[in-house]
Amino acid sequence: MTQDDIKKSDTQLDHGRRKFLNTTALVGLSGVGLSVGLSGCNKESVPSAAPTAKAEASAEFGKYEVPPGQLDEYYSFSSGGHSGEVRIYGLPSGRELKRIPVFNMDALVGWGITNESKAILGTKPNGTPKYVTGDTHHVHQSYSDGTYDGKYMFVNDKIHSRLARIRMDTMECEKIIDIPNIQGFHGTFPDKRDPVDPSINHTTRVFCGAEFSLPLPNDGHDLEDGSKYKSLFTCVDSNTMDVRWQVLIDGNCDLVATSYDGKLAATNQYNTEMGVHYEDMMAKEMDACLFFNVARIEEAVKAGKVRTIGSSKVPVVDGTKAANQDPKTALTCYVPIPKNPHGVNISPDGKYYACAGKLSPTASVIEHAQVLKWFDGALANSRDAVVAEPEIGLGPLHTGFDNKGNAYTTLFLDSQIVKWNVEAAIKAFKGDKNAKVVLDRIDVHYQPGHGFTSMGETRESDGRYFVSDNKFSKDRFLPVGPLHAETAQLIDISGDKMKLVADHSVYSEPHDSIIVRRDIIKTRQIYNLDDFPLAVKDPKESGVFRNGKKVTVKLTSQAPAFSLREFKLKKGDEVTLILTNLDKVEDLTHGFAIPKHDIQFIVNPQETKSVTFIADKPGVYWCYCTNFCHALHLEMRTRMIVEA
Ligand code: K7E
Ligand code: CUA
Ligand code: CA
Repeated sequence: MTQDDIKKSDTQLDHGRRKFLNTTALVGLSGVGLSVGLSGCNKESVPSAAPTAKAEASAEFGKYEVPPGQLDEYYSFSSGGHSGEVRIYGLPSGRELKRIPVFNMDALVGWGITNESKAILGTKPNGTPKYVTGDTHHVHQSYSDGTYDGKYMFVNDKIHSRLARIRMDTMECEKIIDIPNIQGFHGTFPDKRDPVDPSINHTTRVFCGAEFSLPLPNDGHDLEDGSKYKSLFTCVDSNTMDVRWQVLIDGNCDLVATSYDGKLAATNQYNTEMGVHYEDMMAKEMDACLFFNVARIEEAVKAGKVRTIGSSKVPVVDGTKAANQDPKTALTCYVPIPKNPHGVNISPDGKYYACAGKLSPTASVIEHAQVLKWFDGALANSRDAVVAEPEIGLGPLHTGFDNKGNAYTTLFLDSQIVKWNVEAAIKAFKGDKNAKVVLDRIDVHYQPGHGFTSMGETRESDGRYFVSDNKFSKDRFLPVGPLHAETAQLIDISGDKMKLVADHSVYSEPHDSIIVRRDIIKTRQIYNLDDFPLAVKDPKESGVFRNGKKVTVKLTSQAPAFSLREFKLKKGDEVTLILTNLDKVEDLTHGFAIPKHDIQFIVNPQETKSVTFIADKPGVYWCYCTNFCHALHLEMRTRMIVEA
């Protein structure tokens, strides 16, 4: 191919892109939804669904590259969607640094295979993990005083309604809990300080929104009638990971945000209709953003104004509209928002929530102080907490903020990011015709879901970068078959104009991510032997220890050898094998694989892991090191001899 041929084929690709945007993006919405949804929209101020030009990389994109030997400035922690994992990237390079298995199985590290990981995942009576599927959407870290403290990261599992905690020093999952009484656990967010005791300025609660409604308890009664289903909003103790309380609500939850003073948690609601089919879910022009008064809820729990559901012991308070008519005692405040909103994010100054319209071309700005005023009984109508509602484009989903009062919202249908100014939007809402609300737009490729700014979910938002996690990449990368890579596009937002500086490919399917300054994260490079009760601290402790049919095999690894040259078992033995990696050198990881027994895992320096299996086949099995560790890595093996 000559350069001309390549250019020509790029032009064809560009043509293909137009077609793609004009058709695929609107499939399923053109007939039923969008025309209805956009009925209130002023056509003039809304751009067409197709971008006007092919977005080019900024001319100085080279300056965003990170040369060999240099480190990125930021970590990006990303959910992995229906892979069930969490990913870590460096920014601005986009280099993938690690995948953290959480709800999935991972053969590389042995997640779901080792006894330690199974204890976290939970098991069925036969010893296999309870679930091997997971669906992670939202990752958020623990806070101190409104910014990240580098301690924990929390992530949801939408399929099985579980919450996981990852410790940030090892970047490994350490705890998974089930949330009772709900399905479709979607949005999650830790609090940023304690609402009751201002001296506690760090995360103690994690809030969890249930997207789907259910008959409660979900035990086979009231199966058909969707109007009898209910959703719950849940609070988990971030330290013990116990479920503290739940709130029964009208409508559903979706995304979750928390205020900087700890007083409120919020969730957007797209199904206030309580519909069970999508047409029903978009029947009304207005849905809501629902606010929870955390201190009042905890007082109600303390006072025992609770019920329980089914066999769950979790105290449930009543947050439905009917039970919360008097704002002065209300636990919840429903703020009407058009239409099927998706996403709620708070500005880094703690003043405003942006709740996007999705089927309305608007973003609603809700003032934190006005919601508090409503709870004081000093604001007659909760809708008056909305202080701006700019028209910003089609299919607005998620909003990130810089440090200059600007918001950046993803437009799913327009395939754009729109930059708009919050104070200007408030002025325009009050009638100022000269207020310049929309400051810039940039095409992204294609159909952005989440977008987020560097440190944007903290009071230290720095206005450097925005990443657009796009749902379609179409022609943006070399074709790799029907399942495409997805794009995480890096945009420099430090100037007046947004600059597209990189297309990073990502494996399906990141939803939300956070961008964290690298100095906040402090990791350990090797483990401590004492952290593992089973550790084999000396090679001399190695051996085969028999107790009837139950056999314990203890061994250690030090490159390039395992401490046992062979170990003998009898057919039918139930074997627990414990392996400690005694190497102390950073990055010196060994692996252990047992052929035909489906065992594979790694041990990092000074780490101990164990596996349990039945030696059910007589013969010789070469257990070998799977992780390249030494010039004699291939020679690093031991024989498992199973006698008939
Ligand atoms: Cu994908 Cu945050 Cu689950 Cu929006 S959600 S995109
Ligand atoms: Cu040890 Cu390879
Ligand atoms: Ca709706």
